[in-house]
Amino acid sequence: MSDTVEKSKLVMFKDGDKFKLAYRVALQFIDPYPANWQVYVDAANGDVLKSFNAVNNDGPTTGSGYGVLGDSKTLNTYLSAGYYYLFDTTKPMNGVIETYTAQNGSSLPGAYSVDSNNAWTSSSQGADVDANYYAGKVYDYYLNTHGRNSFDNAGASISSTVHYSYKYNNAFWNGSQMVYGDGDGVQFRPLSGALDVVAHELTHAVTERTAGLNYSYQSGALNESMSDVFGYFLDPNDWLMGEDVYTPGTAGDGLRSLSNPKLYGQPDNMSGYVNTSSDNGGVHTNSGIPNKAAYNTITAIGKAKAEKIYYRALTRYMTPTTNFSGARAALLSATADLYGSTSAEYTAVKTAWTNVGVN
Ligand SMILES: [Ca+2]
Ligand SMILES: [Ca+2]
Ligand SMILES: [Ca+2]
Ligand SMILES: [Zn+2]
Repeated sequence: MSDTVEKSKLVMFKDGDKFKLAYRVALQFIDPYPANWQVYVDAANGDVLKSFNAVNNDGPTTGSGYGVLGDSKTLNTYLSAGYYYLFDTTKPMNGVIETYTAQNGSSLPGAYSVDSNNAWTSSSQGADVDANYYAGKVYDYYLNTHGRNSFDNAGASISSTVHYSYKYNNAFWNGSQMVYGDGDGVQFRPLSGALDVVAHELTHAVTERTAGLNYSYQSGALNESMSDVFGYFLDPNDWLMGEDVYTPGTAGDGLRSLSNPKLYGQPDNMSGYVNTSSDNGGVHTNSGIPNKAAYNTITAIGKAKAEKIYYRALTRYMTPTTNFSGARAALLSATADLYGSTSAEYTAVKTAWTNVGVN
């Protein structure tokens, strides 16, 4: 033991859900094998709470796990002091993509999601896995397709909290992070399990930092529609929103439909516009009208052109007070920039909006 270096320090140790006062004892030696043993000893009774050999392997690593739907995923994680974190440091951003758990409470951001062996395989971890994995997908989409580095275009961290509240049937962007409920198992599964839901919420953050569409009446319905439309751009295999987590007992349905808004009680034309003061002036109802215009556009010119037009309109032409007619004008301006005002694309965007009664 003559070459052993021994250090100890009083620290807080996380033992399950509890924090305990502990001595962290570090034992470092080279013979008979290189070691950096970290031993946590309960300060109250001397019990060894945890011990592991941390030979300088703290840092970014790769783990694996199952998403909400039970699908296998490779995860960018981070090892620190014997615990693995959903902490993706592989993106060219200033921050990281990180996930917390509210542990069914309501304080935000909550505690870091951690795992002891980097196999995120317990069924309750599906929400944590997908929140981080899909946030990474949305980050990649905005960077690779639009050259936008995170929601603020300055590489800000993307933070998510899962297991928010109890059986909570919703997800939201709270102005600084994403928050997901577990759902009650009947109306929803854990909401981070749907890429289009994650894209929808993160797009609210993009909208907030760009057009800044006021969240009421027509500008609010446009704000909702932009989130649904980018939800489609991220998950273009169907026209439904949230189908992967909505009503686990019923196949083939969704929260909303871009191709057929009426299927879920939304108007698909100005003739059906709902005048109401509830839901911030019907933002989740009247979004059906611009959603249908987006469907008309995408089916006419294809996703690749449509997403360029929508991103340009959202980030350069729309303002906090843009209404449906202003959205048509913003999209036409963006189309003219990209394809010219005598292009087939320009005519297609015009027709898309005329066909939902917006001039
Ligand atoms: Ca594990
Ligand atoms: Ca979908
Ligand atoms: Ca369903
Ligand atoms: Zn929304």
